[in-house]
Amino acid sequence: MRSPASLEAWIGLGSNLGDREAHLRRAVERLAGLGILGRTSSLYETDPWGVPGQPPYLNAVVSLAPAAADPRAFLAQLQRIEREAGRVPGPRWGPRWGPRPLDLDLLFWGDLRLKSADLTLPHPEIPGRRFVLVPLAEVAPDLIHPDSGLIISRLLELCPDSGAVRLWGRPDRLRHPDPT
Ligand code: A4P
Ligand code: MG
Repeated sequence: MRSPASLEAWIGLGSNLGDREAHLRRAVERLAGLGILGRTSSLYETDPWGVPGQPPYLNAVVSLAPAAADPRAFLAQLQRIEREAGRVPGPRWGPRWGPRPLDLDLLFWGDLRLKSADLTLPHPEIPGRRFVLVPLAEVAPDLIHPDSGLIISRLLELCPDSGAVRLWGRPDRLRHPDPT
């Protein structure tokens, strides 16, 4: 079995309400407290997926060697960071796929495959979302998607999603407190 120290988790970040860049930057700062940050993609401005008519998103992905040994405990930590950014817990936190100041999805937990009531790994929507695949392909094109056995760059070629994903800012905008 692999030790938690060598495991690489991938997190997808999204925001389409308020100061989107500040929400993402603050989230990366908080993620740095949950382990050792690894790779950081550029920022992309993306057409809303799922529910049309909402503002465009800023999206990015980061990798992290998590301190937590259990992905459910880690997901709870991600949800705490979402709440800090103003997502109010309710029966559902707003409409599914609706607008939000911060969305953190756990994309991969190493090569773990898991289906449970509150957590599915890898995140089930990865192959159908350009807003996840484009940033992943930038920093991890050869990463193997454990469900399909395909690498990320191939999944991007096969992706049926036609939503626009535009380069918006370099990765250091997420890693520095006050970008100029
Ligand atoms: N959950 C299960 N597996 C996971 C996982 N791997 N990572 C459960 C994160 N959460 C996971 O999430 C609902 C439940 O999913 C959680 O309680 C968790 O136990 P939520 O955040 O409460 O609800 P949601 O986000 O509205 O629904 P969902 O299905 O998670 O939506 P997504 O997938 O987060 O999509 N368009 C663009 N361009 N960019 C975006 O970032 N994001 C969304 C949200 C929609 N459209 C978008 C974007
Ligand atoms: Mg979500």
